[in-house]
Amino acid sequence: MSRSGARVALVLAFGSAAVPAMLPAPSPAGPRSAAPSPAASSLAAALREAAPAAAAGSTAEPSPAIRVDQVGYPAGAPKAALIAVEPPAGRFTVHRLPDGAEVLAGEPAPLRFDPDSGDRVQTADFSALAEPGRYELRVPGAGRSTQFEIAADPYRGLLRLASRSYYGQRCGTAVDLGPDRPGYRHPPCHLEGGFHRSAGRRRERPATGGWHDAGDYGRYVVNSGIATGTLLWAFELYGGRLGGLDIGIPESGDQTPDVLDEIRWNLEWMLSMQDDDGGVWHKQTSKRFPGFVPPHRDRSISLVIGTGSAPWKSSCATADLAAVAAISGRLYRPYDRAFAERSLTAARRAWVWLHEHPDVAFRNPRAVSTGEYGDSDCGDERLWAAAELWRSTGEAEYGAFFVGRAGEALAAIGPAAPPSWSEVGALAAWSYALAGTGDPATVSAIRGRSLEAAAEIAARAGRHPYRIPMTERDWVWGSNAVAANYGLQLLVAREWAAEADRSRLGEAALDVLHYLLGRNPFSLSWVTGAGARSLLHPHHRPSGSDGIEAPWPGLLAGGPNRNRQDPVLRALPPGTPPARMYADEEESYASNEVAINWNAPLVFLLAGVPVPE
Ligand SMILES: [Ca+2]
Ligand SMILES: [Ca+2]
Ligand SMILES: [Zn+2]
Repeated sequence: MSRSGARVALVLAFGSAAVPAMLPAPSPAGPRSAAPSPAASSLAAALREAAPAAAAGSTAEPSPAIRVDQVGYPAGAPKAALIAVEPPAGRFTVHRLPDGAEVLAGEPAPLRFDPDSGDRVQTADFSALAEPGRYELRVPGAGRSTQFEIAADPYRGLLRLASRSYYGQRCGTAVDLGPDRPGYRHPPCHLEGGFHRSAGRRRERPATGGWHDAGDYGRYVVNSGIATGTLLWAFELYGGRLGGLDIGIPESGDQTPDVLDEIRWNLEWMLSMQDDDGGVWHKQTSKRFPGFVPPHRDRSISLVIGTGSAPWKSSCATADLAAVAAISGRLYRPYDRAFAERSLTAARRAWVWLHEHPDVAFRNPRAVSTGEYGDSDCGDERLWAAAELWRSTGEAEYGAFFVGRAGEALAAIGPAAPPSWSEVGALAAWSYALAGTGDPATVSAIRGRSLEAAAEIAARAGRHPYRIPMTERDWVWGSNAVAANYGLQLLVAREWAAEADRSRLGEAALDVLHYLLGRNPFSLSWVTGAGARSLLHPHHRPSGSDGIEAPWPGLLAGGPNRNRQDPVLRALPPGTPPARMYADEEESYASNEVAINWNAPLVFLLAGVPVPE
């Protein structure tokens, strides 16, 4: 991966006045797209709608002008679709499938302009419909929507698929998603590791294993940190939903929850990146990104890469390992005490190393051009390590360190600052407060600030025509994960919310999921294999080289990115609104790559949005 510039400051302003309301819709995905432009499609759909076959059992293609969560809506939750047609629709109906019976009719709300996308959309509220089943919306002049489900828990299948996607990313072993997803497989890959001279030493057995980070085959401790930490948190908070999930991996059927088995695959690699002195090397990758070949055909040697001079290891990687290994130390205890102890010991050793080396930054050595994950401030990572070590051990040293810098952790919680791979201060604060036994004043301050920020996020989403909390500066590389991490933030705050506020925060998190799963300007599900119109061409080497049309399933694409950071985005028309800076093309690594740290908040959301137990 290569998202080192994810938070570039922007000088271009897209105020509502700057975007003409009738801006022509850019072709969302170029010539190979499955998604025609909304304008063209609604016209085509309107023509089809006028044809006599448009009644029950219509064979017309779904219209991208009617935007729904293509996976579905929880029966007990509010339900809304968005409609983008001109002139505005006066009526919509919901039809049960397969018989097509009309079960609800309504009037869409007035048109609203969304400066982020340049769209004018109407909300169609069908919350009154709660009967489980399969449905579609129909709008005179626009056609019909993709099918969706209403069910008590419509996300259970996708929760399994998204969790299982990590198995597909396993490195150093054979992978096979069959028999339920035949063909998605590869023989063992990257079995030969080595040490780059920047790592400062050689060892007998260089690391292998872990998860391929993204569309490439590199493995990066920093990005593994937030990805693995988020997944462990999902298990810790939502064990009721994740604990019993059979995700179809080689370890299924053993005594350990599958999600923990899968996470351990990556934890073992992270632990193996720790040097004898406690420091942790930053990454293990080839020198350059390989071509679009399957994992086992990538013959480049995966090298442990260091900082190029003593102490060779980086502070952010070491602190991330400390945080994640500390979580592991408490969560694996009931299943494998020895592994839990080994994790805790590693976390403690990393902590000690950080005392001597609090701010060793990593930069790519010359001639290494894989993802850098450079981060000049490792203070937040160290705080996270302190909070997790304290939560797992209760020892005063870690608690005192955290409380002494609680102001930094508090400052990291905000209404426009969801966690990201380089900003984990909020995770530190939340873990300290979630433990339930911390310094009362500190815990109370964290809870108060988290609830305040969450209320503002939910209110902002409520005002957005697409019901998302995105701000102007959020349309960056990996914006879908920014959205998903807002969802995570809402769900964490929900743990402390008064009863009267809990449903509002839960529903705002649900709205983020609806956006990712199709209720967006492209009417496209951004999770591979989920929904009737999902992305087809992710920047993902296994998907691009296996000869199978559909990509590997359960992967979240990066999403719209206003910064023109790849050739496909650079070729989009000038003035394209930020929320439309996306293309379902393999070459668009800056909008259509997948990544383990983006899928993690997706899993967190799928596990944590409120559905009946
Ligand atoms: Ca298992
Ligand atoms: Ca940082
Ligand atoms: Zn591999």
